[in-house]
Amino acid sequence: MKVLREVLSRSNLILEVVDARFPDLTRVKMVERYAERTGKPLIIVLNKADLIPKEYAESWKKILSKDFPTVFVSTKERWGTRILRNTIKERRTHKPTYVGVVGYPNVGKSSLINVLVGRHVSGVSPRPGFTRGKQLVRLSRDVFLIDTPGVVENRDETFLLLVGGKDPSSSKNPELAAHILLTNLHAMGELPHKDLEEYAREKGFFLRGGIPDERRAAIDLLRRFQRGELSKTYDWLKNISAQ
Ligand SMILES: Nc1nc2c(ncn2[C@@H]2O[C@H](COP(=O)(O)OP(=O)(O)OP(=O)(O)O)[C@@H](O)[C@H]2O)c(=O)[nH]1
Ligand SMILES: [Mg+2]
Repeated sequence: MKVLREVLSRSNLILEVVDARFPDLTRVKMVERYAERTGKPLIIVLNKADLIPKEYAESWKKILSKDFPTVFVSTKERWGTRILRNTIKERRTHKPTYVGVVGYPNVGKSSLINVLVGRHVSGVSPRPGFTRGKQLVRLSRDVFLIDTPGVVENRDETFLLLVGGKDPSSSKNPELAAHILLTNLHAMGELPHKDLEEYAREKGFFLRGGIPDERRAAIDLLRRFQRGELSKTYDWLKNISAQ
């Protein structure tokens, strides 16, 4: 949080990176309030748009644009980066421009910086919580980007595991989130397994004595979901966040 505050105060434009699969769940309201309070321009970047249908991205863009200028990108497919660069130029109020790149862990902040700059300047990892400190990167003569560690507001662990904000292997109880995930995917017909035990058996995850390793099954299932390998529907997650 200290790093976030430093970066925000140093920035004169903010890129709020959210996961296009569940933008509303990965918005950082605290950062948006800060932008409103200080009058610093903020752009919402819906990243990982390759993981959702285009219409879904368009409709989210429409909804979020009511609050802040919004662009959708995929750093994987390199979509949208030109539009984003232009939006930064249009919206900036200061030169040189210091762009704070903030958002939940694992939404693709470092990946975004790499594609904007066009070379690998910031470490990327499927494990949430990868970027530790802040890092300043030059984008052009008068635009600098500041990478930050992911922000986690006070959310419960199950929620974070499901939206990719926490590394499942660092959780004491990944089984709970995995159970919720599995039950929902099974109900939607997207996963054949009834429970973690069955998933562990099929994957060949066993403890000594042939007991199915449900913890390992839970970690595997959550990782696959975080990477976008399992489901293309995310509406059911809304109920989780309300809990
Ligand atoms: N499918 C897809 N995956 C992406 C995209 N952008 C990033 N990723 C993946 O998401 C994971 C996290 O990317 P990072 O750039 O490390 O995310 P970050 O927000 O910097 O994460 P922290 O440093 O942990 O806060 C990596 O496995 C990336 O390959 C994208 O547009 N599409
Ligand atoms: Mg990072």
